[in-house]
Amino acid sequence: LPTLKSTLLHSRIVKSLLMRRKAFTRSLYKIELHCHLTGSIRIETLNEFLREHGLQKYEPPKSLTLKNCFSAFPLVHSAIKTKENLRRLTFETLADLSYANCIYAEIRTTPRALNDINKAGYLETVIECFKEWEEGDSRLIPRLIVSVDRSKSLREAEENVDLAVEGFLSPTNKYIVGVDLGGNPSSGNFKSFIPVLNKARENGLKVTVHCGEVENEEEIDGVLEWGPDRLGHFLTCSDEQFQKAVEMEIPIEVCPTSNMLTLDLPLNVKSLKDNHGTLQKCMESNHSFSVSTDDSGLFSTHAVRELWLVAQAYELDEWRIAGIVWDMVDQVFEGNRKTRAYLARDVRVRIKNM
Ligand code: 6MZ
Repeated sequence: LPTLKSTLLHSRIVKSLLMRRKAFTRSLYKIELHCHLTGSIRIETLNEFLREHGLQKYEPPKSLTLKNCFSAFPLVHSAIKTKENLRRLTFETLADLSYANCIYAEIRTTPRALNDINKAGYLETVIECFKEWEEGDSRLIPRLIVSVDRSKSLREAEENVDLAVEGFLSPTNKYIVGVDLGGNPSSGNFKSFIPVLNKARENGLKVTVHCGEVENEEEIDGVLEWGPDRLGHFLTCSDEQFQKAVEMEIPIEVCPTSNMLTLDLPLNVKSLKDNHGTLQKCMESNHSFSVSTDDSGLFSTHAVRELWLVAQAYELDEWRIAGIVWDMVDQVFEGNRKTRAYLARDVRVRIKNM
């Protein structure tokens, strides 16, 4: 009987410790670095838009894999047809990030013409929403990364980067901070986009590249040789390639839920610990990484959940959970020193007061 009592007491203590840690993770000020605007759409909103446009309802598949995730994007794009749709999507994404206590978010999106706005108008609309958001009383600082879709033409890539550069160099810019190369990893190839990425970099924009979502040793070598400022996912890298990223000090954007689902692996804490080799290597070697949502709508996740998954997988205590966010302050693309200092202070003060 005494053993049973002490076991019960022990499990109660463990449970309350975990609940405290989860609450800590929730109220911690967080940073979001890898978030696709369209993929972050709330499913209710998506279906409302589809209904509005007389299109068929979206039925989320039982399990999302890389393949069916990329077949969902055209449907989501078909639902966002107007400037008003885009505004609602942007505000809801900001609200969701803010609710998860994110105080800085780099949201990425691929500009495209809608029914009532052109490509440039698309970016202007997102920025207009960011401005309006900042005028409110939320703590969240939104920033924009302009995406290039590798499955589309080089001409489209040039247009996107030109818009990004033009916006970035405008004297009033404070929102555009970088360029991203993403899209279906099985189409297009990295090498052909090097000239446009060079252009972005030469003009002062930071560059992040989706890399290693599918096996492609040669392409990963090419990306590392070019040397982006951050690496998206970096899942299928070899030990040598990981080591190269460490030597080059390139932070890795880890998106736990998305990574497990796109690799077609079970989504739970044990599976994350056992199968996410890149996260494991980052933890072991103390290499810089961020924890992000990727496509919170399609993957039904949020920023607290993603960080909590990592915390549970590695049994991190409060200090180490806070350490992940603290490290992310140094990975942001924000160029303004004052804003970065404000971020660092805010994250630290919050940790101290918790
Ligand atoms: C690569 C992804 C992605 O730009 O219309 N995207 N690219 N890997 C991923 N992992 C699952 N998730 C999203 O947002 C949707 C676009 O983001 C990219 C794809 O190009 C997708 O069409 P935006 O806001």
